[in-house]
Amino acid sequence: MLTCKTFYQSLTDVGVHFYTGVPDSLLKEICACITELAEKDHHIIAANEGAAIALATGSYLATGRLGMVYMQNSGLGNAVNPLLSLTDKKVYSIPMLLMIGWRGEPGLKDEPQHVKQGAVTLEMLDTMGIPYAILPDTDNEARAVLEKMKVKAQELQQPVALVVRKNTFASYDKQTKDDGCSQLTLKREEALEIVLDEIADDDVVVATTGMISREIYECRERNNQGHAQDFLTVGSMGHCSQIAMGIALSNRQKRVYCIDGDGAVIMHMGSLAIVGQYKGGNLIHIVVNNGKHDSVGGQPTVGFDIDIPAVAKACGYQEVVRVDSEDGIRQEMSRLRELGAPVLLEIYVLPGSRPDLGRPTSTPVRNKKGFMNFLQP
Ligand SMILES: Cc1ncc(C[n+]2csc(CCOP(=O)(O)OP(=O)(O)O)c2C)c(N)n1
Repeated sequence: MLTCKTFYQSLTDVGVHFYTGVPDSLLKEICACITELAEKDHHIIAANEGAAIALATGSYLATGRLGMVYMQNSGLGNAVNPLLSLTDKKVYSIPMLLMIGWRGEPGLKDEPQHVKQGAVTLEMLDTMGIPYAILPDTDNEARAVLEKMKVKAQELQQPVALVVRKNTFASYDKQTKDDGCSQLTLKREEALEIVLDEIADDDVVVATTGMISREIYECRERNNQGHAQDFLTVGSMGHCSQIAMGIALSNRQKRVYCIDGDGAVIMHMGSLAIVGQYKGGNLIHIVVNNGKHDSVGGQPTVGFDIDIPAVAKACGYQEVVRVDSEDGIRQEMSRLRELGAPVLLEIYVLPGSRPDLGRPTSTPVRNKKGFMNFLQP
């Protein structure tokens, strides 16, 4: 396994001077190391992977120096457009180093949303004409490959990629303690339990990817409620409000709850503008904000630095409110559900989850079928 500090030193030595990206569980140790060791202005956790490519491009334009963009392979989709229409040799020809976590690597067991993406990751890079190497898991070999790829990026004047397998990086001991949310008391799973208790049996739930959906699944199991009313989105980060809106538009007699995360909302924040202009009264957007990308290792988002309800209000949501307690959730949910236009409830919660948190045992297709039956009038 690679020592994060040694690899970070190698990155510095080959001249990487700017880091950006969206975190991934396979990269969480090196991301923690970058977060701690890189200067603040030299490391930006981006809204989405396409935005990260653009940030690294801007940094290159200003300095002529190499940037590194890290991402889960799920994020390649978000990055395709700027990789082909901005950084490609046939456009602006911008050298940069991509570091891509290879979820769903063929031959390894992984969650359903990673299987297809894992199978086509190398093919996608080939098709886009992006040279890549699999990052070796010993320090010396990794350095040699990094040096080779850096030369390639500079000779070809274009992005090149390091593809990172599971268990490539050894754990990184953080020196700094994060105490940014000391006044909060509610855990995300507790908040979700209360939210679900306030939702009627014939209402619809669309939840975002990651631990939010996993906790909802477990909560339903605990309470013997079944899963038919829930669409627990795996993958497609940032898009659950649009799935919810698609349902709400076509099924106005059903009340539709979208249960989102702060990282996911920020990833595709433009969707708030579209929900805000929806005139139906059956869409309730709940954002569970822990200020982190908790599901992939707890890297910070700007969730606590910005005012998500104010953004939603400016986009046209009729009513927006922030709470951080059980009473707050119960009071506001009973008020908001009676209003006749899209509303947003933000719930501040603590980061972290149970270590024994399970995963849905049914397949996405079974979930879809049960859910579509549930939606039938
Ligand atoms: C396009 C894309 N990029 C990255 C990921 C990896 N990923 C899965 S969950 C997650 C964090 C989600 O954060 P948030 O919405 O705040 O929810 P939390 O995990 O904190 O509950 C990330 C980055 C992904 N699934 N898809």
